[in-house]
Amino acid sequence: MKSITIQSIQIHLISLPLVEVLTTSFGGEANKSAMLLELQTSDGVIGWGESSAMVEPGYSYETLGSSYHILREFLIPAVLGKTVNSPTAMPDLMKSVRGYPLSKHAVEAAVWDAWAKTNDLRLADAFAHHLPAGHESRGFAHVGVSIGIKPSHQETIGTIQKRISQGYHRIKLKIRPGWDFEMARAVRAALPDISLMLDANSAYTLEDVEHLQQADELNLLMMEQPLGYEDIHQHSKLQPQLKTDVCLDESIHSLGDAALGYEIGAYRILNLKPARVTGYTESLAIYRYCVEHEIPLWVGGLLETGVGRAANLAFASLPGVTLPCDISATDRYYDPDISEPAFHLAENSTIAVPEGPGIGVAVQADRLRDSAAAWHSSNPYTSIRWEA
Ligand code: OSB
Ligand code: MG
Repeated sequence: MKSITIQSIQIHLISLPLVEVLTTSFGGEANKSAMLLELQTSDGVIGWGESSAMVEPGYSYETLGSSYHILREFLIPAVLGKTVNSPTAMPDLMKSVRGYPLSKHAVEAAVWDAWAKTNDLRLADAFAHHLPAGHESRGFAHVGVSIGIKPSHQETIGTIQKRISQGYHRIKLKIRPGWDFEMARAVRAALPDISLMLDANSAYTLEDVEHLQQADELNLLMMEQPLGYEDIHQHSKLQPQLKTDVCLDESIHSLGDAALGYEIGAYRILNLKPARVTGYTESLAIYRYCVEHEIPLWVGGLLETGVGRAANLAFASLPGVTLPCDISATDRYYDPDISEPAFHLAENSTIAVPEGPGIGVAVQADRLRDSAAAWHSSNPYTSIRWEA
């Protein structure tokens, strides 16, 4: 495999209108703000990465403002001019910075894309190249759709029916205290056979055990992150008191967290968001751990633009990802997206991995310009380019 040298990195800040707002227990926005990194190698190959930091620190402590600061002051200077044989060398180059997984992920993702393109590989095949034989990409991922908190039960049921008729086989509903099991019972009564799961985004405490046990009557695929966003210990007290499988999202930042949680029985299913665990190198380590321990695994989403979603789709096509992922078709998120081609839902609730090298989608210059103008009309940080 050919190595790459990081010649330049440019930050693009953009704002894109969302087709459907995803209201969670911590909020929801009509516009998706995102940071795209455009990396150029010394051979002139371009790689793209996306930081999933949001404007507000609701899901993660990182925001677009703090991500910008950490990239500009520390991460970009640490990697500029460096040559790597494999993208898996990136965590070591960035280890002097504590934390900031979403920012590190953006850099690493841009390197994965550039490295895969340099070696004429689809990103999915670049991942498989770093796994034992037998882990080649399936060429598609099983996917579901995530539905936010709505004003009424009827609106929730209507949205689910629309998604089911579009071909989604797995429905995830966001919950919070006051919008949880009564709503889920109404959904179950109307749609008894759908594959259903709930995501609490850390909205409950261990004192809510009896309340949360209502989940057990609803035939759920799983319940995601009921307790604290950094907590593993209390989840290990909750899981044995629930028949429903607990899935951890927010609290898993590393292989160490995944192993700790598994060993103390804090969860039975794992949501892997590559950005949340610092990137695809750590994701591959968690993937191997889940395969070894037969832990059901799926890839979560952060409403990524086509750049971030294409890379997650490549990862989600690996055979050790065993449950439907939060990667929906482009028309669930953006119209239009920042990149082409768009992703379409195919038979059996799947999305195909694009054929081209790297992430397999191309950022559209006119949309980048328009969405950057939309960002700059209301935000202080500007796009900057660094050269080695
Ligand atoms: O908890 O999975 C989550 C989006 C933003 C923050 C947290 C979460 C989500 C999603 C997105 O559920 C799902 C998607 O990208 O389709
Ligand atoms: Mg979640």
